[in-house]
Amino acid sequence: MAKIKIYSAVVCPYAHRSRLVLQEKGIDFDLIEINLQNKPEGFTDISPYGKVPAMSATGYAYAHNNHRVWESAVINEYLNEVFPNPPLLPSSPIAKAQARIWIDFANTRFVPAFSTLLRSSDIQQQEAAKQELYKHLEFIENEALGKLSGNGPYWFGESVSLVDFTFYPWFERWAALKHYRGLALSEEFTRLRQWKKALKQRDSVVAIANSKELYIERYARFATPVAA
Ligand SMILES: N[C@@H](CCC(=O)N[C@@H](CS)C(=O)NCC(=O)O)C(=O)O
Repeated sequence: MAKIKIYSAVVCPYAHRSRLVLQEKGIDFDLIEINLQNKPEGFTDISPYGKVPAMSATGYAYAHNNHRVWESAVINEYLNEVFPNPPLLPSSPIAKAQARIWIDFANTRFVPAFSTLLRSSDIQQQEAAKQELYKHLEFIENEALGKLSGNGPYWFGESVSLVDFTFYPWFERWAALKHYRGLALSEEFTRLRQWKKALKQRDSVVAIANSKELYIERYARFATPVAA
């Protein structure tokens, strides 16, 4: 039986991040689906913030026996250290720092703009979030993929990394943003579109991919469609 347990929810992009890393590294794990509308009793014993993803590990050597880890970015770094192959962070200190800057950018800038655009019912807020998100896409296109990626296809070139898996879940859900808010990933984002295509074809991504229809259906409750 697997010793790593991941507490997840199928539509949660944060849990998707950690499941991609587990998949990519071929780690044996048990997946526990949490109903976020009706969380099981005692869930905060495992996930103190009451959120997914959360991870527990039992039965390993002393170093991580009975340990709990939460927060997707932290879980991913933990998994990368404990299961070093394939490595999902660059090895040089400066490249590692850059990877962490982009993970922070995802968490503090990109994801909040995406969420506000999808969830807000206020048209002005939506418009502001759309502009913000567009600016972030330009920044990724030019500053990340245009400079760090070289000939790509991933954030750091030929090797896939935690940064790719940190952003990808939101791009898999882009169909919901397009459907409800009319924001397409337009042709001008050449590098981003190539990046998305390359990731979409990876075995780890294919193994746990959901359909556009599922996201459109599941996000309906957050995104009341704007009247035409
Ligand atoms: N910063 C957290 C965010 C996790 C998060 O917000 N998860 C959502 C689902 S996508 C959740 O569990 N929400 C339940 C709740 O807040 O009660 C991470 O990166 O893991």
